[in-house]
Parts: sequence; structure tokens; C-alpha cells
Amino acid sequence: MGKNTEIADIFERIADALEFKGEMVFKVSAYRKAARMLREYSGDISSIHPSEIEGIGKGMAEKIEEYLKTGRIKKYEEVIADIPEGLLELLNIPNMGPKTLHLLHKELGVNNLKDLERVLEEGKVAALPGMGEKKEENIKKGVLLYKAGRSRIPLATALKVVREVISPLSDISEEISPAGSLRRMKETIGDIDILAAGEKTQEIVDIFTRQSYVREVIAKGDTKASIRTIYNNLQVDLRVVEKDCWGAALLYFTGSKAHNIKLRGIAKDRGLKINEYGVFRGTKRIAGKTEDDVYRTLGIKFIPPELREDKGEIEAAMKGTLPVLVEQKDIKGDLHIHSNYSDGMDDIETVTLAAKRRGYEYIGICDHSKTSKIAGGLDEEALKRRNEEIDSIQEKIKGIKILKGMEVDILSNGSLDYSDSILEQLDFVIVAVHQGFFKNVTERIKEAMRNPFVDILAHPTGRLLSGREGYKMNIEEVMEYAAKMGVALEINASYDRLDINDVNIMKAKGYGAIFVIGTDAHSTGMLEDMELGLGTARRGWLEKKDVLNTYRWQDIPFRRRR
Ligand code: DGT
Ligand code: CA
Ligand code: CA
Repeated sequence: MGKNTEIADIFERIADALEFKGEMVFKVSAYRKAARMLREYSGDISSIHPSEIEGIGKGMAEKIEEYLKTGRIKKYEEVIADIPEGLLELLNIPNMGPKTLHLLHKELGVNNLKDLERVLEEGKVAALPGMGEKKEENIKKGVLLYKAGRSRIPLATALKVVREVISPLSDISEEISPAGSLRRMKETIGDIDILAAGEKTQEIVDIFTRQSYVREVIAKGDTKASIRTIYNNLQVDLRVVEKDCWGAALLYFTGSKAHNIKLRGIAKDRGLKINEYGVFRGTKRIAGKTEDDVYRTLGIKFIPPELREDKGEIEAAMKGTLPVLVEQKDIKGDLHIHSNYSDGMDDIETVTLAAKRRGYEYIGICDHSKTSKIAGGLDEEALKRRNEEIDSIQEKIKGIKILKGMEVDILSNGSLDYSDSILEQLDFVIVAVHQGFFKNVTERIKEAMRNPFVDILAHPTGRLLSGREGYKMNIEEVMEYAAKMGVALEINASYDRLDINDVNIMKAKGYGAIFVIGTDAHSTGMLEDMELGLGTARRGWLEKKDVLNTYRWQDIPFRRRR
């Protein structure tokens, strides 16, 4: 995390405030763009001149330097001075735009969530000029979504935080690991749990509570502490145990609770007792040092954390039918990458080299198709130029295959954004819904899948973890049809998507579907999101053979090759 994220957060809040005040669009988007660049910039911002980062202009660079020097940005303090605290937060509510919020604030005195809920309850919103019943209903729905999602943090954020928290503790601990939902790679995280083992218990706890990311120490004892961090107020619980109990404690604090309860039952059936200290026969401890150890004592094989949800994994382990889950080392490429031909930040050569450094054997460049105008979609001419450029870059760069793909829009009328003669020239085709989210979506996707050049369906439900509900569609019907037609379902690994999710993956696997994990990267930094997609795939019980991008490029079973 660090400074880049802190400054990006402030820039985003400035953008929110300006938007709320009705400032010019270009000013608002300059801040949003700078925030995005800062988040995607992986280096240490204080060691370079900020204007060296692409997309950061002079004005933004000055504000970054101001923050690095003084720890504050005057512009921010200015723009929020006359805005009540808690008001801008409401912009995170789905279906709540800055204009609407401004209206609610001015006409109904809405200053915070409580006020908003009250005026919605009293039916005052519909009566405002330009609002009406329908918009009021949408805001109500948005509030529900917002409240449900607010208390949980996306996996991507939690992973960054946990790395930062663990780093100062790793030397002094003999063992240290994330536990809880984070270790199980759940898509959202309530709080972060960390388990450590070592002799210097008190020192570990002290170091943990003394870091600069601590906003508040909630509780502190000899062997455990809870803090609230400066990152979205995310809570982190640390426990330190003795090394002999490491496995039993890790198992216990990884959960899920349902998994633990079932394990306890199994122990009982065998005349044993299991808790966070170990496995006991009477008062004698017979296991506990490693998780492997504990599972073995209960007569079952090691169960990977991602499966520990009591969804049949314990029964499968007892029968010896646990899946052999797909692993990082199985991933041979990324088939959903945007270049600066459409809305990606980096050119084809740069992303290719970055993918090669990750050890990939191939990448699929997938830019947007022509109707996605705001995303810089390519018309047929531009596509031709892009394909020629791929050929010439391929001449220069050896050791990685660049596949020519496209992310082609499924249009409102159900047809695709290019003719078959264009699709045929590509190595593979991803299709996606980017318009008409509420109109005949199921039928349109099925229509698209009947086209033999369509290989992959991108982000199948369209939901966003940050609160967008997704398309109005019958996902089961779509997944079943994809399985039947041999179209791969994407597990879009982008931090805000994770779409399709673990639950749908399991269902789709039941229908016989095939899958692909794609990052939808719009910059080289986002190639790292593969980890999130992989965790999701594993939570969906996927094996190597289920996932297209585990094959060598010559062998990828694209539908058009079968
Ligand atoms: P979260 O934080 O809501 O994303 O989900 P978890 O699974 O991380 O839940 P959390 O933080 O409340 O607890 C961490 C783990 O500790 C949990 O997965 C299992 C274990 N645990 C907590 N409370 C209990 C309990 O009452 N019984 C059992 N068996 N295990 C528990
Ligand atoms: Ca937790
Ligand atoms: Ca916890």
C-alpha cells in the first residue's frame, strides 16, 4: 500500500467533491485519472519525480509533492470545507449520482446515510423535480446494496493490507500466515486474521500494534491484539501461538466455522477431541504441529483452504475424491489483456514483455470492439493495423506467443459488433455485454454463443463487488447453454469483478462447462490480478484441465479448433 494509495484516495475524494459541486467534467476526470495512475504505479512514488508517471500532469505532480512534504493537500481541505462529513460517502451508493445527491442535500437537507434513509422512508424523494417513483425505488435498492457491501472489503484490498501487516512481523516470528476468509480467498473479507508462532510473543504483539498503518488499537493482550487500520478502517486480528500448536491453530482460525464444526464431529466419532491447541485422546495430545498432521489423525487428506466451506469437501476427502486444484504454476498465459489500441494504458510490446517476465508462454490481446466508443473500440481498419503490429512485435519478441483476440460487444439487438469474416481472422474471440444490461440479456448471450467463432463469454453476470448488481438475466440458463455449445466461461479476475464467482463456477462445472481465467488487465500491473481469479477458480473446485489457459497455446481447446 503506502503513499501511492493514500494520495490516490485523496484525489478520488477531491474528484467526488468537485463533481458534487457541479465542476467541469474535465477537472473531475483529471483527478480520477491521476488516482488510477497512482494505484497502478507499482514503484515508490517518493523516489521519482511524480510527473514522470504517465498521465500525471504538472498540477497533479505538485499536489503529490505537497503531500509527500507536508502530509496534506490544501486543495482537498479547501474543497471539502463546506461539505458535511459523511455526505460524499453517499456517492458510493449504487444509482446515486452527484447531481441527485446535490438535489437531495439542497432540497431535503440530506447530510448523511441516516437522513437519506429517512427521506426515502417518508417518500419525499419521488416528489422532487426530475425524480419520480422509479428513481426513488432505484435509490432504495442502492441503499440496501450499499449497506450489505459496506462492511466487507474486496479480497484484492485485503491481500495488499495483509502483506503490509505481515512484513514487519516476519523476521521475529517463526511461523506467520494469514488465516480466516482471506486464506480461503473469499471474494470479500470481513476482517483480516493473522496467526503467528514464536518465542517472542509479547514482542510480536507490540510490533504489530505500533505500525504506522494502525488507526486504533481495539484490544491488546499478551498473545493477541486487534487493530483498526487506516485502510477503510479494516480490522486486523493477530494471535500468537506456540509452535507445537501451529497446525491446529491455523486450521481453527482459517475456518470456515462450518468446516470446523464438521471436523469436530468427525473427531468425536473417532473418540477424539479437536480444538485450536491440537487433537486429543482423553488428555493426551496426539497431533497439532501441522495442518497435515491434524487432518491425517482424523483419517482424511489435507484439504486446501479455498475448499473449507463445508460444501462437500470433507466427504470428498474421506472418500479420496478431492479435486486436484488448479495452481499458479499451471497458468501458462492470460487471454484477456487490453492494449492502448483501445482503453489499456500500455502498448502491446510493453504488456507482452511484462507477461513474459511473469513466465507466461502466451498472451491474448483483446481490445474493445467498435461500438464501445468510450473504451476506444477499434473499427475494422484499426483492428487490421493492430493485427499487423502484433505480427511485427512477434517478429522481435521471441519466447512468448501473442494471440490476436478481441473483446467483442454483444449489441442491443443481439448481433455481434463485427462480421464473421472479421472474427474468422482472429485467433479467438471473447464476447461481452457492455450495453443494454436490462434488455433480453439471456437471449442475446445465447444468440452470440451460436456464432461458431465465439470462444469465451467475458464477465458473465456483469456484477461488480463495489455494488453493481449485474445484468438482468438467467445466469443458470446461460451457463448451461455455454456448456452445451462449448463456449468457455470467463472467471474475470479483475479486483472489482471476480465474475463468475465461486458458487456459479461449481454449478457450471456441474453442467460440464469449461473455463478461462482472464485478468482483463488494462495495465501491466493488473496482470497480478491472476491470483484473485485463481483463488476464485479453486474455490469453485476447478482442476487444471477445466481451465483453458493452463494448456500450451498450440493445444488450447478453443471452440473453433475443435
Ligand atoms: P470474515 O472475517 O467475516 O470474512 O470471515 P472469517 O471466516 O475470517 O471469520 P472470523 O474472522 O470471524 O473468524 C476467523 C476464523 O476463526 C473462522 O473462519 C473460524 C474461526 N472461528 C471464529 N469463531 C469461531 C467459532 O465460534 N467456532 C469455531 N469453530 N471457529 C471459529
Ligand atoms: Ca476474518
Ligand atoms: Ca476475525
